[in-house]
Amino acid sequence: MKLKRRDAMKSIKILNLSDIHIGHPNTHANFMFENIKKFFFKHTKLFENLDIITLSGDLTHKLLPTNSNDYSVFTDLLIFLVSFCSNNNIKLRALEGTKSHDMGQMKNFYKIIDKLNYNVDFKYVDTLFIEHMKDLNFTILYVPDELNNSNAKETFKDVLNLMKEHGLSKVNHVILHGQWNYNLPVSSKANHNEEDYLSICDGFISCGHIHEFSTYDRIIMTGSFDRHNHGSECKKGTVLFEYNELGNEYLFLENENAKIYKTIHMEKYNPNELIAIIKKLKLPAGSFIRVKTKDLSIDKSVIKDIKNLFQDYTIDFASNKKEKTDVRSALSEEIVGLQITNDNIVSLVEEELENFNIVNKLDFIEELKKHI
Ligand SMILES: [Mn+2]
Repeated sequence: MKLKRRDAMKSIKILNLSDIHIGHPNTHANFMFENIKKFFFKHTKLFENLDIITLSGDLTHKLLPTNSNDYSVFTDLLIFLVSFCSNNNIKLRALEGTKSHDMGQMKNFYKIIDKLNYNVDFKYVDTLFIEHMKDLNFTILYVPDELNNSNAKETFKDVLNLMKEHGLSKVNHVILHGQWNYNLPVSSKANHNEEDYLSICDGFISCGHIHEFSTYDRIIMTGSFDRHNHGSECKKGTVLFEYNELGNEYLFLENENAKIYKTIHMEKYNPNELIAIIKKLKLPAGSFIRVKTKDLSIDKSVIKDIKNLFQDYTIDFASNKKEKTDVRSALSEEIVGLQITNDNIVSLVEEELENFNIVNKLDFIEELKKHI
């Protein structure tokens, strides 16, 4: 979808960046920050005209030690965003994502803005909150992750009460960090209900949490800006929202430089064939390669030789190692070539959930057991 230029008409443009995960052990902070700068440089013209930049959670992966390189890159990223917003008169909004990832570290934006004397309209939000932007005549509902111990029903009750307090029947836009029923095959109390939020918002519901871009009606899951694991070979990027009198549109903008995590499937392990395949792929230095084979007869010294031969890559042999994956790609991947029966489905799902950062895993399993 292309956004049409309607400069003469009053419009509101919002860019949502999500799940950057600075401090991730696989994809390095420096790489991701360089990518973000390249991305902003590529879209400068478009981004200079934004009204709001939103961060829908999980900007960091963990609590970053102040003496670490990750922390230094994190600070540079905050300065970069603040400076871009200050130069172009763009509002900046940061929503707290998953507690174990964000740990309140986005509060540092306030310090940077204050100490470096930037003039930015900034808000960090870690509670259920409704904001009316007077200048844009635009109302946003913010829903951080894990409210009410991740009881999504309770959280929606709070949303309705808060809207009542504000005398609102609808908001224009929602920013939410969390998962939806449509994202996951089994129900959980942490899943938000699509129809609930669609009924109280006349615009888009812009979300973070699941690292793959997806949509359900006006619910737009941006996905992560970069790639962090194997099993997540989908496109990565950001989402641009445009509100105007002729209708609302969104546009997925791809981060074409996202880190490459490539899986090579081999029925029977053959080192020479593998070397030829890797050479032929011509992946950029720094890429991650996973070799998946059911053949368990691989000689450890041969693995070492292959790793030595391709020192620019990180190579894993997945038959010995569990890998982290996104929900949807994991499910589609594991289902291929595997007979799922009532006897093995619980253990398969349990095993996969191990890799996900999802609360209430036990709820999933209990719910699943009821259906078999
Ligand atoms: Mn999250």
